[in-house]
Amino acid sequence: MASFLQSTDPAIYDIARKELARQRTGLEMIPSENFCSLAVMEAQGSVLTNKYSEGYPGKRYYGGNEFIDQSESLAIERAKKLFGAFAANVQPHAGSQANMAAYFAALEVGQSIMGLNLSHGGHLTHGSPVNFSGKWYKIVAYNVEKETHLLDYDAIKKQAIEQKPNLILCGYTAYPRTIDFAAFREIADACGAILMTDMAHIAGLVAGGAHPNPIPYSDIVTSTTHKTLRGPRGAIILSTEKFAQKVDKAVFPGLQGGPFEHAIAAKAVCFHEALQPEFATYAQAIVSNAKALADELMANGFTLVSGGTDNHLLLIDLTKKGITGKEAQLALDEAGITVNKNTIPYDTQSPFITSGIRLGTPALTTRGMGKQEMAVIASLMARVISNPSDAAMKQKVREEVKELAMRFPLYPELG
Ligand code: DSN
Repeated sequence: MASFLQSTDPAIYDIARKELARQRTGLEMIPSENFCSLAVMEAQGSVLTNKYSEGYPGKRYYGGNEFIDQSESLAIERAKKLFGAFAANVQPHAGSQANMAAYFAALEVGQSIMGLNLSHGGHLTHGSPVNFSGKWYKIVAYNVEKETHLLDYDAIKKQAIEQKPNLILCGYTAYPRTIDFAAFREIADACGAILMTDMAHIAGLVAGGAHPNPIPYSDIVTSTTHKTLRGPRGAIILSTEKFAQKVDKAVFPGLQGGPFEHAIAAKAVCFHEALQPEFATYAQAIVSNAKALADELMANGFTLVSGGTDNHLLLIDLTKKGITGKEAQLALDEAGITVNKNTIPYDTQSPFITSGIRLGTPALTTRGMGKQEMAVIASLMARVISNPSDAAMKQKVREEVKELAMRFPLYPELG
């Protein structure tokens, strides 16, 4: 097929082809990344990108939105059905904007948010002092327990009753365990707080029934659509009847202008895909692959934060290996294994160095890999981490990584 991009802009075409080759020949193990379908990509690259449509279906500020309305309405209805929510706003451009809109809907600037400490697995938008959340709201962060690295619901409840936050936030970027949403509801009720869940990381697991659903317990749920959910880069906000209008007003006109209708159409495609029975099989496979990878890594002498995983991600504590997260990320990258350096709870290293790496199985599972491959990958990682400066060994592992990856072809239709 002729490429319009190739003839118009060979430089960008060439970069995109190189990125495709990188994705095809390596092991993508950043737990927040995935490979969306060609249908999702086609919707994103469609003429829907051309339209201005401020407002919501049936209530726009520009003419010509009869088809855009249909697409956005489909996205809304499918998101509601997928997660069992009362209302869905599908316009947030990204997770940070979704969280900002949720706070705007639920709080006055200056009120307090109780979220998990960023270095314990929270997110910048959950109250980091360098982020708008930490600048505009009063933050009372909670931590994971020091020995187990698990959430201690009794301690969180005690803290919440003492500090009386206006909003309690659960849902994380580096917590490898199941979240007890009923416990968080009880905590929120005990101190009169709004309960918000940021399920960005686990949304695909929730959609596929491989993790409990926060919707029945939460007032507002935000999510990105590109992680385990395997859709386009973007976000959504799900809410109860009480917050639905406030959320809509917070997104537009509160924060955003013209919605990205091409991305919204792609979100609709993603929700359609996630509503199919095969998606539940996919979600279960992500979790069983993560468990298998955790067991194999521990058998290879790695220490895992919290001793394992219940979901799609693993956090390796490298302290005993005598290597920092930054060094490990670099060495693994050279061998074609992509992970990210990450702080571990109570880390003594800075966020630029870190004592850990974070990895996961959503993208590998999309490629069709299973438990056998997880065992191979754990031993490849062990070889690299045990001797990170051995260039010849890393080159050999790189070749083995490529051979393994090419047995699970990625986007073969793209030539
Ligand atoms: N950057 C995302 C992640 O990797 O978890 C969170 O925003």
